[in-house]
Amino acid sequence: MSDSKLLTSSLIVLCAAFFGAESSGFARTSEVGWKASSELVDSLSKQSAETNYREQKVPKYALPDPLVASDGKKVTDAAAWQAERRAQVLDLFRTHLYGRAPVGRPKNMTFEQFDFERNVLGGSAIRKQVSVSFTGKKDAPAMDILIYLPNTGSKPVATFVLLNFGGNHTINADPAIKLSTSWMRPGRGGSVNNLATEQSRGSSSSSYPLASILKRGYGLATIYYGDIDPDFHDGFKNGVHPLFDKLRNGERQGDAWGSIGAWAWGLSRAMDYFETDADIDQARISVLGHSRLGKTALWAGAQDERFAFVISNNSGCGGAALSRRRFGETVGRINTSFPHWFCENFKKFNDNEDDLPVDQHMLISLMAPRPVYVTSADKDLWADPRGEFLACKHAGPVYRLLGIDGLGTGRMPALDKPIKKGTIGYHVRSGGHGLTEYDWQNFMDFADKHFALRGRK
Ligand code: GTR
Repeated sequence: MSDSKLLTSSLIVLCAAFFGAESSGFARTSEVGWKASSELVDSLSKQSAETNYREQKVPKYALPDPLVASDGKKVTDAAAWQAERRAQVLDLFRTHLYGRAPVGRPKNMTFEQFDFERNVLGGSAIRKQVSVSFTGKKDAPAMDILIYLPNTGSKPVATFVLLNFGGNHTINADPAIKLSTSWMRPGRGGSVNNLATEQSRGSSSSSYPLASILKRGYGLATIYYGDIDPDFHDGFKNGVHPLFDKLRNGERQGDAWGSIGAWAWGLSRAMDYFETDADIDQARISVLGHSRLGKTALWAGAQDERFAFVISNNSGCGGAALSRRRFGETVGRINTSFPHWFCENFKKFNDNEDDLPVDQHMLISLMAPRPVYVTSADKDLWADPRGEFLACKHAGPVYRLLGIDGLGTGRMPALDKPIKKGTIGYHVRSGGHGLTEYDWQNFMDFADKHFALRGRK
């Protein structure tokens, strides 16, 4: 390379570094690294004129600062964050996005292990199935937890927990998994008349690479999300809402929990169970979720600090993506398509994102100092990969206040080049919306690293 070319390329790197390093609350769009394919942007834009898929059309916005308290004072030390500001941020998300769920473990909740096998999946695993009755009453709503733990190695086992979309029986072809009897969305769990069918056994197994998970020494626990609250809008009459709703003058309030709030609450009830199971390492539970269940995993992890590691896979709007970017799915769009997911108050921010007292970087900051990993997919522009990355980046100041690195870089990485050096992990992978073996391998790498760092493994 000639000297002049060398000089030019060094200048480009320097400029990129300068623009990539943000000091103000104003986000810049000059990150390098992954960029959406222009053909994909053109074709998606043609399909839906009202959805923005163009980076240059992202409006200018200022993000709220997680480190400025409600009284306007700057939060300058870890103690002030832990003692006051963290609770304020959590409360803002409860009030304006996900709503308020009942606090703590229900008094009469019971656990019943209805299946235990020591040598399954070719001898590689132990299988358990546990029914959690939320009120302890017969015929009341209950959820089934399906658990696989490695048959070799020491106990207790670090375990990943995630909700699934089609019933526990869809995650593996193991014929002993109880076939779900809960309501199914059309197209899920092989549903006929909204009920699961035998044909759907193992139909989602590619998203649950059990053999690899067990081989790396981890356990897997999963629950059908519809056991907790069926995913359709019925005015909160089914699932766990009517059991615990606090009505005022017979009415639900603007900050009453929606379905995401209920699903996240269910994950905490699974955590209550893990605390009673000597085979599961309750200090090393990772909560994970894909898409709407990625939004749920983030909200569960934000509220319940018993989850040691929190993972969002392609969660997008209302999950890891910054709402103010209005890129792909927007607040107005999600509240119209899925009016039951968030609390009623969130609808005030339809086409009015700048008035939100929070943005999703603050949700990620609630995981601090615990590790969190966020993924995007190259073709999943609906979920706004860059908005997901930027939320991770802008959660960084909270991690740094607590004395640890967030992402450890301000730059959007290249495709399939995970960032795993800090306490916030991120990747944008080839392909579309989905949970893949590649994603899992990266989650396990991150878990290996952080659990070992903390001297727990
Ligand atoms: C879409 C929704 C997204 C995402 C996804 C999913 O229809 O717009 O927010 O959550 O569903 O859960 O699969």
